[in-house]
Amino acid sequence: LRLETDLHDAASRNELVVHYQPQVDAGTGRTVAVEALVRWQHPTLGMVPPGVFIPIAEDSGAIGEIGAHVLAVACSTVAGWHVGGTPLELAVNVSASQLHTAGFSDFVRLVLKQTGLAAHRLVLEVTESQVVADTDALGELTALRALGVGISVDDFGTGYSSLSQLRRLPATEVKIDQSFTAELPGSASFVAGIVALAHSLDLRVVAEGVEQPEQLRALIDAGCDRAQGYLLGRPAPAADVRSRTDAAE
Ligand code: G
Ligand code: G
Ligand code: MN
Ligand code: NA
Repeated sequence: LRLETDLHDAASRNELVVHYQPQVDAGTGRTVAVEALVRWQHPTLGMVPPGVFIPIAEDSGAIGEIGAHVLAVACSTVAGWHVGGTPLELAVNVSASQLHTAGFSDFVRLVLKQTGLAAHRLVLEVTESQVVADTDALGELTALRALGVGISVDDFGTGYSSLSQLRRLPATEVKIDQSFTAELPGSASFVAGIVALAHSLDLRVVAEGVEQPEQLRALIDAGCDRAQGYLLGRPAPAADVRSRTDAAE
C-alpha cells in the first residue's frame, strides 16, 4: 500500500530514471536501436525494479502518468542519437492499460512532434498476452501503426495466442523471449522456426537475453534480424549509452 501511494508522486518528484539497452543489427553488429527501461529511485527503499512496481502501477492506475513520463523522456533523449550517421530507433514498453487511456495515440503523436523524433524511429512494445484478445487495445495499436510507429510483440512465444490472433495484430516486429534464447545453441531449429514464421508474416525479429557469443552465433544462423542482451550491452543511464553511440563515432 505504501508503494502504491508513493508511486502516484514518483513521476512528479523526478524519482523515475530511464535506462537504455542497445539492440544491434545481426548482420553488421552495429547498434541500431535502444530499449527504454524505467527504474524507480525510491527516497528510502532505493532502486525498485520495474518488475516490482509496474504491476502495482497497472493496478492502481498510476501507469498512465508513469508511462507518459517515460515516453516523453525517452523520445526527447534519443531524438538526437545516431550511429554512423543513422538515427537510432527507440523501443518503449507499453501496458495494455495505457492503450485503454482515451487519446493515447494522440498523446504519442504530440510527443513525437514536440521531441522531433520521426514516427518510424519509435517502436512500442506490447506483451502478446495483454493485447491479443483485447479489441480496444487492438484499435489503439492500429491508430498508432497508422502514425508510422512500429509495434513489437514482446515476450513472443510465451503466451497461448493462436496464429490467427497473432495475424490480426498490427505488428511490425516480434521479440523472441529470453527463455528461448537461454536454451541456445540447443533448440536452434525451434528458434529458426520462430524466425521463419515471423518473417512469413513480414515481421522483424529481435532476440532478447543474449548473454553468450554462442547464442548470438545461433541467432544469426537462424536468420534473426537484431539482438539484445547483456553480451551486447546492459541497460544503462543515458550518458553511458550516448558515449557508446554517436560520441564513439
Ligand atoms: O528492466 P527490467 O528487465 O527489470 O524490466 C522488467 C520488466 O519491466 C520488463 O517486462 C519490462 O517490459 C517492464 N518495463 C520496463 N520499463 C517499462 C516501462 O516504461 N513501461 C512498462 N509498461 N513496462 C516496463
Ligand atoms: O520484458 P522486457 O523484454 O521488456 O524486459 C526486458 C528485461 O530483460 C529487462 O528487465 C532487462 O533488464 C532484462 N534483460 C536484458 N538483457 C538481458 C540479458 O541478457 N539477460 C537477462 N537475464 N535479462 C536481460
Ligand atoms: Mn520489452
Ligand atoms: Na521481453
